[in-house]
Formats: sequence, C-alpha cells, structure tokens
Amino acid sequence: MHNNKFNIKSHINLNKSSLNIDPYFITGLTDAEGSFSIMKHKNIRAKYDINIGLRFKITMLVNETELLNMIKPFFKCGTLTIGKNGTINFEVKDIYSLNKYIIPHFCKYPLRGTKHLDFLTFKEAINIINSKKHLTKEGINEIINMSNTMNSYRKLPIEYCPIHTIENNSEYIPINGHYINGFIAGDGCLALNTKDAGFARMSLQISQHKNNKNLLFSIADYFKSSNKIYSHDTHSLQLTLSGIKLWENIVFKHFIEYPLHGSKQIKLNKFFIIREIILKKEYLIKKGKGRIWDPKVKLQIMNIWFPQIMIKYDCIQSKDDDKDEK
Ligand SMILES: [Ca+2]
Repeated sequence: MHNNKFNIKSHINLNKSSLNIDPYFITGLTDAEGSFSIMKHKNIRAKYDINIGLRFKITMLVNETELLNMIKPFFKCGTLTIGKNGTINFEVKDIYSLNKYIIPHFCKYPLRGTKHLDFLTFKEAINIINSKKHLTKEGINEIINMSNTMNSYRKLPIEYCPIHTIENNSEYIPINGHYINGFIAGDGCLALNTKDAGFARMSLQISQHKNNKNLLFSIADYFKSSNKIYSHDTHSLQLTLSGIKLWENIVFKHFIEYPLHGSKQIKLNKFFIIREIILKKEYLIKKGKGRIWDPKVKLQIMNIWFPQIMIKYDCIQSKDDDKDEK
C-alpha cells in the first residue's frame, strides 16, 4: 500500500488508455455486466433450418461509452453497438476473435461468479464449432441443448462456487484488487449522504443475486467487512461499505493502489477531494456547547458532489436557520 498522502490530480488524470486496464479489471467487469451466449436464428435456407452463433457481450449504460471504448483495444477485437434503453454494447461474435482473444483471456484470468459456468459452456460450444461438428444434426442439437441450460436457464446448486474461488484448494486464485474494481465499475454504487444527519457519509454498495453469494462474501472479506452484507430482498444481497473509519483504514487505501475506470471513477475522485476537506477537520464550527458542520464547508461539499447545480450559500444558511427556530 502507498502512503496515505497522495496527489489528487495524479489520481484524476489516470491515463484513459486501455494499456492501463489490468486484465483482472476486465474479468471483474465481465462478472458484473458481461454475458456469454449461444444464439439461434431460424433460417429456412440453412441445412437444418437453424443458424448457430456465439456472442460475448458487455452491456453498460451509454455514460460508460468511454470505458467500453477502452475495452475494444484491450481485446484487439469487437464492436460497439447501441443497445436498448440507453445502453451500449461491446460485442464479439466472430469465431476467429472469440478463439484468439476472448477464450484465452477468461482461461488465464477466470471469472469468479456464476458467470464462470456460462463461460465453460460457451467454451464447449466453441470447441464443437472449431471441430466442425456443428455442421451435423447431432452437433447442432448438442449446442442447442447447451444453450438451454445457460444464463437465466441454468439451474444452480444452492452453494455454487468454482474451484478457483475456494481457499486452500490447489487451484485457488486469490481475489484481486483489479478484479474488484472491474466489478465495482459494473455493479457498484458510490453514494454520498447529503442529508443533514450523517452529512458527507460516503458509501459503496454492491447488490447481487443470492446465487452469487460467495462472490459477494469474497469481496466483503477483501474489505474486511463480511459482517456488512444484508438481505436486500428475497432474491438479492447487499454489501454496504460506509463510514469514515472503514474508508480511511481500508477502502481509500485500496483505491489508491488499484485504479477504477469509467464514470464511477469521477465519483470516486470527488470522494477523494471531499476526504481532504474532512481530514482537515475545519468542517466543524462551534454552535452553543456543541459543534456543527460549518455551512460554508457543507456548501463546498455539495458543490463538489453536484457541480451541475451550483448551490448558493444563502440556501444552506436559511435552511440551517429554519432548524434553529424549531
Ligand atoms: Ca450485474
């Protein structure tokens, strides 16, 4: 880990080039937002009335276009396409690129979540295609059967975990800080509390389907926070990392060592700037016998977090005055 002191600028100016993306970041992002699919298209002119295709895809909101643009040169293949509901896709569909770039990447830097199983099935399917067996009725049926057990069709054992995610196993691969950041770039949520109670409290939340419980616990363990996972609803779990102590002792140190990419990096940079303000301890002013947030500092933080709506000092002051009258 680096020294606590660091230069905010150097953190903000992290080069946008794909050369800076760690392979494990890509794997983490794929576990969060990627998919491996077998596509079947009816085609009456095809020998068996069906065309089979394979597709690796990462889908994100359009505000992550810059991030997906970095992935293309990383994999040396693929295309960006506009998806549904304000999304953008990075897609690889040609068998040559899947064989040459995608499959070797995920063999070398394996996925840790349930998506790993979809990758293994995908790899079997591509082997059938490579051996030209898909040109036979038998091969086609085999691929179709595989596709019917993938992704949302897959019936998962309750406590599924791939062998490389089990500690003390000979094939165990420890979870990596870059992987975690890729996962956060996809499924993480960085939030700042701007309400009066707990003002400026920073949090990182990750929600996952219960099927991915082991992965969420691995991430929580990494941040020494396995006691911070709660049931979100009947199907999902949520990990919440919040509080200045946890951020100072663990979370900020993690992000100093491992870069984040994408739109969440901008939010993280704001956290780092707000952190500097909080650490100076000038945010508290005397009020009667106690101390309260200095409204000017509060305003400064609000304007860092919401630069698009510059909030005026008067607003905050009159809000605080209202409270005093109660
Ligand atoms: Ca996801």
